[in-house]
Amino acid sequence: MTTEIEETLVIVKPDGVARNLTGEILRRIEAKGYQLVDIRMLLADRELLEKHYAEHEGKPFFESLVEFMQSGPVIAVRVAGHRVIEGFRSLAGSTDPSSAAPGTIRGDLGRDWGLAVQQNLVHGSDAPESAARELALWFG
Ligand code: IDP
Ligand code: MG
Repeated sequence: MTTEIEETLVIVKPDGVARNLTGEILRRIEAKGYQLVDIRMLLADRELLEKHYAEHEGKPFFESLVEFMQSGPVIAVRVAGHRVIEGFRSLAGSTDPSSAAPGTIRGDLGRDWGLAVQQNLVHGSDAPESAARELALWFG
């Protein structure tokens, strides 16, 4: 068994901040036993978001996603823990909040407000390579 500590990037998206859910989201991360290592609130600019979402460039929702992510402040968090990349994705739930499982952040707190699956409260890195890339982008 490995006890290697991983790090992941969590973002509370503009809908999560606007709905005052930051505390509830961070509470769930801490309650699971993960460590908050660094945190910053910022209005993300287009350049940062285009790099962050580079894998989705060219998809029909890309432009609207980048605009949504600039619509208000976000909270970027460096989170550490054993298997935290997979673990936070599990806490977050599946992408579409209307079908995300109850018990998850998206399943309990998110729903479809008319913009399909865009407003789903949180981002979490999906693999060690993307976590390293995204943490470098958001925390330098
Ligand atoms: P993930 O956040 O669960 O990893 P991705 O497929 O990587 O989901 O998509 C990134 C983000 O893009 C989603 O969290 C959501 O905000 C948005 N998104 C994904 N698919 C759609 C779509 O079909 N329409 C609008 N927005 C989408
Ligand atoms: Mg993703």
